[in-house]
Amino acid sequence: MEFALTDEQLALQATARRFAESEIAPAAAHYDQTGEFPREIIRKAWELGLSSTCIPSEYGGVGLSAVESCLITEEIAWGCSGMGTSIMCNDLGLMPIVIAGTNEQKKEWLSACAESFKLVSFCLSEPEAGSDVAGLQLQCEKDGDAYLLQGTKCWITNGGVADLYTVFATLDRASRHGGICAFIVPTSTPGITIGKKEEKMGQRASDTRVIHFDGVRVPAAQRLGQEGEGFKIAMRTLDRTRPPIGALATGIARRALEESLKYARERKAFGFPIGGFQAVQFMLADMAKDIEAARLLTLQSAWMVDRGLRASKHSSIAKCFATDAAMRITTDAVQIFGGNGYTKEYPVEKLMRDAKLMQIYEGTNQIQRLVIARELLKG
Ligand code: COS
Repeated sequence: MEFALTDEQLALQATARRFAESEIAPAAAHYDQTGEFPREIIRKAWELGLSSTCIPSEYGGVGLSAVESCLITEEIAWGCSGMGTSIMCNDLGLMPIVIAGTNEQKKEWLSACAESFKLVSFCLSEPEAGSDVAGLQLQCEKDGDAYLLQGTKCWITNGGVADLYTVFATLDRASRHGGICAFIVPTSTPGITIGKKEEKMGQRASDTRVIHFDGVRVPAAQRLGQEGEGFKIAMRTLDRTRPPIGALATGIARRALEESLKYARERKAFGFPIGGFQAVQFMLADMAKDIEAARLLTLQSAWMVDRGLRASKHSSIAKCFATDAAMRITTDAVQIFGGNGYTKEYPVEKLMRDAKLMQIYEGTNQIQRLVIARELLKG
């Protein structure tokens, strides 16, 4: 077992850390307050090779491993997880093409996203189908050598600002898993309407939308895999993109610990810095041990992805553990800050709001437990 990072990985991590410190963290409160989309910061992340990292080098991308993607994601989330979500959303949107695209599709779509700055969204969730992917209702009806997409997606990250969507639709709802197809759909395709932007509690720098598809004509050449393979493409995508969610959560949690340590050294009560009291020390110690465990689980699941091993159980364990830990840690950070922690003058209330989303998106933590239990019972 080798825990040391290579020189290249250390350099990559340092680049992401510098970017988070100099560009992301100073702007985080502004984008949290206004809910504006930080396009220029996201563009800079792409220029530095910190976004769309899953595009293989043969298609012009940086072709980072899952482990490397986790290393940079933790740093970016330390600065702001809302921007982190927007930055890593491209990998979620592109992963179905990496997994299931033909060489021609990869050449056309991955190369385009490597050559110029583009935003990509993963359109899976629907108003009536979030956890139950096989129950999705957006229809894809055959129309000669094309499909007509009809229906609504929701909770789509970067939905209002994206150039390209990967969209999951069903040929026949009664067939459930067997009816689902995946498509590459440029957002300029006629029939797409961007719906309302969600006013979220946290991660307000990410653009979350409802998207309507009204007779959107998609050539069969833009279908990923065979008809009916869409469900498995979505599941295989999530197996690979859940480790970076663990990394995002680890970044939030690490920031909460760092802020708490600083405060515990400065803030005095009963004449002493509060870090001198065991009640606070135990919270700090619990934070530190959960962060270490979250990082190790995350990197282990990413390591499995990099070796082509089926990582469903480990990806779900990492996502679930790290995001639950981030929720506990940010809540304790607010507790350590006391009344100050509950105000917007200090950074920890934002971390707590941001952490909550981590337990919900990319599969709720209840779904992660379901995946883990099923894998255990399969034996
Ligand atoms: N990789 C490859 N194949 C997989 C797979 C995976 N990770 N997970 C499931 N499959 C296959 C199964 O092997 C099964 O194949 P066969 O029909 O050939 O036997 C098929 O897919 C159906 O699987 P399953 O019966 O487990 O599907 P369910 O509908 O019962 O449940 C859950 C699947 C609940 C786990 C799935 O719907 C899920 O992950 N939901 C959460 C989705 C999510 O994260 N949404 C958030 C929005 S995306 S940002």
